[in-house]
Amino acid sequence: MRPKHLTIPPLTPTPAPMKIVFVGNVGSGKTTAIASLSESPMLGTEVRATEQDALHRKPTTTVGVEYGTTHIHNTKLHLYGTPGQRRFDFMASIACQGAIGMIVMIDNAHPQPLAEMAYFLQRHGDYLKNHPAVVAITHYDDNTTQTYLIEYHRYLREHGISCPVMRLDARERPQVRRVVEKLYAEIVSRRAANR
Ligand SMILES: Nc1nc2c(ncn2[C@@H]2O[C@H](COP(=O)(O)OP(=O)(O)O)[C@@H](O)[C@H]2O)c(=O)[nH]1
Ligand SMILES: [Mg+2]
Repeated sequence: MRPKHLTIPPLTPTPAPMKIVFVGNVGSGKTTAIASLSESPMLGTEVRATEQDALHRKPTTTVGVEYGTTHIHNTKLHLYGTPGQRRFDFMASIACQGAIGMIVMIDNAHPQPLAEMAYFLQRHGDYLKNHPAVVAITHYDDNTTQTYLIEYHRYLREHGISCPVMRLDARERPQVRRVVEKLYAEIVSRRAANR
């Protein structure tokens, strides 16, 4: 029999890190969400916005890809934020490479938030055919527009898109965490279904 002290304990496998990507319109809170949640100082580039739309809420906007990290259930998540301005759409596509899931953030204060959601879902349509997503609707607290969560749900149902829709204030870390946990759950359940 082997002496006890020579018994090698089983290794607990460290789960592979996951990359997730935040897309969505300017001002919807992508930069804020990643900064709220990240365990490491967020890396990114903000400059003066040039598109009219971008100026509606703040003078600067993201031009490069942003990066932060967090952990969910022992899994390290690499968080990538993308610029919201249309002319940087190509960068969002690059940031999606290798990502295992997507958070689509939409500013509810936009005059046409459903059209904005449609734009981003269509823009990333190929990616979304094979990857899970969560739609997060922000700015419920600081505007008087009348678009309720049920309308986003209805739009998705009518267009045959099945993904959760959640309300989010990107400045509130626990809320951002809940959205990311929801995406993580979607990733895990999709993996289990594909086994
Ligand atoms: N009142 C309110 N402000 C928010 C909310 N989400 C984000 N913000 C603010 O909206 C502004 C734009 O957010 P930012 O993260 O730069 O948007 P991005 O363009 O998507 O990266 C910032 O001043 C945030 O603090 C929200 O749900 N409510
Ligand atoms: Mg930004």
